[in-house]
Amino acid sequence: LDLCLHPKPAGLVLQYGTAGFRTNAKQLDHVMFRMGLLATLRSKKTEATIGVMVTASHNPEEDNGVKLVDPMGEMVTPTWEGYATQLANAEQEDLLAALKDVIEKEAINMSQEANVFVGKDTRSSSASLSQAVLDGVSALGGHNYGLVTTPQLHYMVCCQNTQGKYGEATVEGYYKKLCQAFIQLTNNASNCTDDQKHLSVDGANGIGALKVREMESHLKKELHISLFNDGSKGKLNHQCGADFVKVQQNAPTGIKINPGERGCSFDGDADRIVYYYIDSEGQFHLLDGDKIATLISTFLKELLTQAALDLKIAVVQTAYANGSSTHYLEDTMKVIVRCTKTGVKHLHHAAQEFDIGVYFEANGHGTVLFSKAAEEKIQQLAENPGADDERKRAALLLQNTVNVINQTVGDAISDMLLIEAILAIKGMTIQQWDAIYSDLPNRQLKVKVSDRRVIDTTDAERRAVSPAGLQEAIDSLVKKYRQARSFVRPSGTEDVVRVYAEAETQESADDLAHEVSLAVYRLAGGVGDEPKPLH
Ligand code: 16G
Ligand code: MG
Repeated sequence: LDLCLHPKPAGLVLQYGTAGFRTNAKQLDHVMFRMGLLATLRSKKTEATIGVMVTASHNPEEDNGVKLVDPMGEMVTPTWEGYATQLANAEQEDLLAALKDVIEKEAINMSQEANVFVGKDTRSSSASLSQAVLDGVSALGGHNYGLVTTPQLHYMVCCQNTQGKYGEATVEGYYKKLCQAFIQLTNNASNCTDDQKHLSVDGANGIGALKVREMESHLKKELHISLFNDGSKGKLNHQCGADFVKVQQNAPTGIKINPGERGCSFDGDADRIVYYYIDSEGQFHLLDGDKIATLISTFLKELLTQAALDLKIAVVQTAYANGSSTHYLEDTMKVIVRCTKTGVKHLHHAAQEFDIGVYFEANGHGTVLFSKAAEEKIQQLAENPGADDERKRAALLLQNTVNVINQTVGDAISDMLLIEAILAIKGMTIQQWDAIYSDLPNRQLKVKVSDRRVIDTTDAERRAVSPAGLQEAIDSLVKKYRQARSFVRPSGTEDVVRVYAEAETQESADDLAHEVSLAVYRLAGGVGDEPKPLH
């Protein structure tokens, strides 16, 4: 094993953040190589296939990143995130010792075989960087999947480690499973017109676009997709994609969409999705992760009632969830709502505690998890010859719903198919979906401080415990406005403090966000110019 391949520039320090390493692609060659090494160790340790995905998701094209996928398709466990940071930052001469340290701490049997799946997105740097990962995996049994979406890689790792029980570990197998379930579901929407089957998709000029194209023939015309920003000319994530749409609250460039029609946007690695439409007055309406969670959980709850199945359903959100969504879910729908820290792994973990856990971040990342017991109960009912027709129909719908969902991680393609199926079955327009509740006006701002780690939070990031006085300041500002809420947290992906505020009117939300930004600037070591009011 030649550890001198892909040397590390001396002194460079990077962190395994919320979603792996992510920075300018030029700084990542050694990190990729070392993540190849670490994935191999993780594979030996777990005696299972491990995934490595090369992507920087919604970041600009110049950036790249890498994250590890554990055996069941979930994010790598926290102890190993720590190893990842240690390995990535070991100076060249200390690399061998750093590797030995992991081997020793984890008591890894080095004669155990290893298997690693490597995937990459469409960035120009991804080809050479994924090669660096493979060099790290070297002759130890790596399998290169080439271009895949992040969720496809998670899916295939899970398939591989469940000996095909979750599905076939190929992209073809993925399309077959999801599309078959989608077609079964939409069979229950017999009077769906061609107009209602049409959807405009913004592929963010990324991997999701390629994969939607690949999938189309499997859909047997049950969904008519007009694909925009397919990567043939535009730049990745540039003025398009889920993050752009969510942050700008506007349609992406490059999409053609008639008033009232549904559109959706993926992010650069297709693990996020948001929906939208433009009304007859030209007004843009966003349906974000909170609206998606509400639609899906409403559908599931109705099916559970029809099937007379006693399964506990919960929705997991973060502090960014719009207050209206939380109220609607708790007060009207009467489902359990949990709030976790930002980052998919936290939501995923919390959702695992319920029979059915629907989790979504407002930014559009999410999926549904079904416990083993829940899946078994659904299957038993679907196969029970004595069950009455209504119960059985609901059980069959639930079964196909389970199959259309990628339970390993939030997946734009899978979420899109599920949402399209639900709208078709319920005969619901996007306007009717949007009208389930009205979002409270909100505003997000960033504040630059000299060290964002001075901000420490508690209660799923909803309250600041340090620096002293900050939470008290936020509390008294919030009291000035109606239906108001605000919190601050250090970003896990950028060197900034994020500020969120919502209130009864847009003006109040903007004012509150600005005032809280000022409090952060003054109490948490702001740098540069003082934040300016928005109006
Ligand atoms: C990462 C997370 C995303 C989270 C975002 C927050 C994953 C796969 N992705 O993109 O879930 O919303 O970070 O970014 O976990 P922030 O810490 O900069 O606000
Ligand atoms: Mg992403």
